[in-house]
Amino acid sequence: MDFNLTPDQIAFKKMAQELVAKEITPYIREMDEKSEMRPGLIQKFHEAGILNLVVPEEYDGPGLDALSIALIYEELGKGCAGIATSAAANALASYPVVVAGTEEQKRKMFDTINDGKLAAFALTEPNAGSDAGGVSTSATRDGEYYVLNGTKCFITNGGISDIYTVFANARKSAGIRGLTAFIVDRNTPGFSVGKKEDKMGMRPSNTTELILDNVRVHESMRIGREGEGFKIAMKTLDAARPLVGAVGVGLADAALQAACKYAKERQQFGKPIASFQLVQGMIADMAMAVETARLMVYKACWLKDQGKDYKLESAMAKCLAADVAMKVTTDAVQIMGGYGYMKEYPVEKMMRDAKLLQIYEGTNQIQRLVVANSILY
Ligand code: COS
Repeated sequence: MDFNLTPDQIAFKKMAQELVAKEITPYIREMDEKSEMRPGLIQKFHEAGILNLVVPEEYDGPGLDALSIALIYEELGKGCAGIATSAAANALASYPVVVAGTEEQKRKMFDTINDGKLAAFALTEPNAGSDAGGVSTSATRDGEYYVLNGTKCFITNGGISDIYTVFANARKSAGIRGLTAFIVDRNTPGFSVGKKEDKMGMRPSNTTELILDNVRVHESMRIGREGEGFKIAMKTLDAARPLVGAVGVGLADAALQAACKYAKERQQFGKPIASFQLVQGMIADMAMAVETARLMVYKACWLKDQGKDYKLESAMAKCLAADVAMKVTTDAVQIMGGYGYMKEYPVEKMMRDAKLLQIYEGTNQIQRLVVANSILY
């Protein structure tokens, strides 16, 4: 076992650290308050090569391995989990095409994101969250076309993307075996963006409803076979969940660093609070949790890169890292006391951001189901 990073991986981390320091950290409070990324940030991400990390080399992308991508997202997560989530949505939206796309579909999706545009993954609906197979958006055949009708919700980058992977049911009576994936252009007639959500955390990331009103999609833009959508969605989520874990590791690590810095500076009873053993115990538990989550995330990525089965470890990595991020950010606020609770310091935002990691891309209850089912059966 070799825990050393390659020179390339070290360079990727450094690039992401610099991007965070220059383009995110100085503006983070403003973006959190306004609930949007500042103008030009996506372009900066594009120039840094962050938006198309999963595009293979043969499609003019960097074709990075999963571990390298995770290392980059870990650094972005230290800057802002919401912005990291926005950048990661391009990976999430592209995986269905990676998994089951035709040559034409790959070109279309990859050319779009290679150009610095955003893509969004539209599976969730008001009544289909954990029950992903319960999608009620319909896809009705009409000659060479499908006509899509329905509403999607909580879609990351919903309002600011150019291209979408949309899941709809082409055979209602078949339940999850009717679920089918499509590529939909933003400018298709009948496609519109609904309300923008006002979230507790991850506020710079754009989250909206999508409305599909008789949206006609040519059959050439159906990803995989009719009815194959559920499996494509599951494989996509398997691939994306370690990245959520990586963002959680970065977020938790940033909260730990903020708490350590504060504990060494803050004087009470004539000494820095870092010298009190109850505080040291919290710092030690936080550090051990961050390192454990990091190892789990790296292992899930390593398994994927080796072409081995990684569904179990993917769910473990997402679940563990999200829970660690929630606990560590909460403890960081506790160590910083009244100051930690104030917006002037960074950890209250981190605590708000961490909550979403336990909810999106499959709740941590769903991850535990996947873990338990993998172990039991
Ligand atoms: N990879 C490939 N195929 C998979 C799979 C995976 N990771 N997981 C399930 N499948 C297949 C199964 O093999 C099964 O196929 P067959 O019917 O041919 O045997 C089919 O999918 C149904 O599997 P299963 O019965 O396990 O599905 P369930 O209905 O029990 O649901 C959970 C499984 C709950 C795990 C799934 O619905 C899920 O992950 N939900 C959360 C969705 C989510 O993350 N939503 C967030 C929004 S997206 S950002």
